[in-house]
Amino acid sequence: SAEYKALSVETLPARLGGIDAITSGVGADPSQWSVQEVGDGNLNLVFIVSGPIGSVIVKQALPYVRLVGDSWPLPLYRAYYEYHALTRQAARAPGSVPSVLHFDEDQALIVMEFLQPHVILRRKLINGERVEGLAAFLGEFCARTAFRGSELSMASADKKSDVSLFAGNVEIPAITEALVFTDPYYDAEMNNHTKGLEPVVSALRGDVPLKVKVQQMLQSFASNTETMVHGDLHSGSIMSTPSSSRIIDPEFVQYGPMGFDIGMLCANFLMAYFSQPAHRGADAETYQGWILSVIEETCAVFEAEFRRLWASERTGMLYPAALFEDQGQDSVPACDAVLAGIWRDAWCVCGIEMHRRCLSLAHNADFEEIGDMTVRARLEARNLMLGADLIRMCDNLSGAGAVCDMARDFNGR
Ligand code: SR1
Ligand code: MG
Repeated sequence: SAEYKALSVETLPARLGGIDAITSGVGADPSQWSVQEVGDGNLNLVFIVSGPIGSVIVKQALPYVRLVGDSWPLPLYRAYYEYHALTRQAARAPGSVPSVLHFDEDQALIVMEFLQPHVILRRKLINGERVEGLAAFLGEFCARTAFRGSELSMASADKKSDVSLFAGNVEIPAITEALVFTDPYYDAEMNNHTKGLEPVVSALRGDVPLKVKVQQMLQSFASNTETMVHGDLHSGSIMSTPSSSRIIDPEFVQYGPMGFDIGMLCANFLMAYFSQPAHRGADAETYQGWILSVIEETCAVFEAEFRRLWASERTGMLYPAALFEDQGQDSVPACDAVLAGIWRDAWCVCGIEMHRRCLSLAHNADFEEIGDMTVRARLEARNLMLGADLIRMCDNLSGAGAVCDMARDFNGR
């Protein structure tokens, strides 16, 4: 096995020219390939390799956090977990992720289908573009991966073996444990926030019951292996055309709570919502209405799809039909209770994600691209305050409609 070496635009054709999966998608002669490095995330190299017959994506892990530099080493093994996550997502939610053409564990690289003309959803949201079918796609993805990766669907032995496989992905979830769940709530070294937010930040950090709820959620994230979660399902992990979407980038995969992905996803739509007045000005309102409708519909589709799978695909050890139907009962109340737990976790995670993107390391472009710091601080404050209410109230929220009403209320302040 060859020693790991990071690729570059110059070295890629010579180094990967003999790989069938690439030559068959791009063209046999590497001297005819053109290579562009397009990685704009925080961690990896991403190349588009194009040639006479088409294009592929080559994604390679770097041995450090790209955002910070080599002072923060990061294991290459994350590519191995990303590869296994992609195969499971493809099986559990067919058509939702790019197809994998080749995987090289030693070089920590995955060759994937080039999605075209897909664009990162976060960019579309900042630009005020709509995506047809987005909510249905996202709601189904989250419900199918949550349900089919759990003991509601999987045989106990398969689930245990999968949990143990992904348990090796240690350093990547550790980033989430620190940057998402912990750092926002104290004066951590890598934190930064927009000037002007100090009163809101100190109120959050002084709120002990809120910090207890966040720590309880962290405990659940770290020890509740309900299902395989994407682990980083923000709008930068979704690529869309005007009418179709795919989920990318599951290197933060782990087994965790079923509400984790949909909660993080809703947070990123809410941040897009709050940032819009700075990007659209007086025209923001109509587009903001569309964003809230996506949140409501995504959650409605999640719930409907989860209930459909509950009724038709309960093949695991949990809630066997014999416990219910044999005595003339039905299992709908049990499904209601499972969903209530999912939504409680989802809204708690949602609030936490809304905090970390403004207070910890790795902010999001929705707010970061607002040049006027006074405006940015005002919009981020709304986002932080709604986040806090979602954490405080996560056990008692009636649903996405109520969350969207709360968002409208903060947006008007
Ligand atoms: C140091 S990595 C920072 C963030 O980038 C990734 O996309 C995750 O969201 C992580 O929290
Ligand atoms: Mg990512």
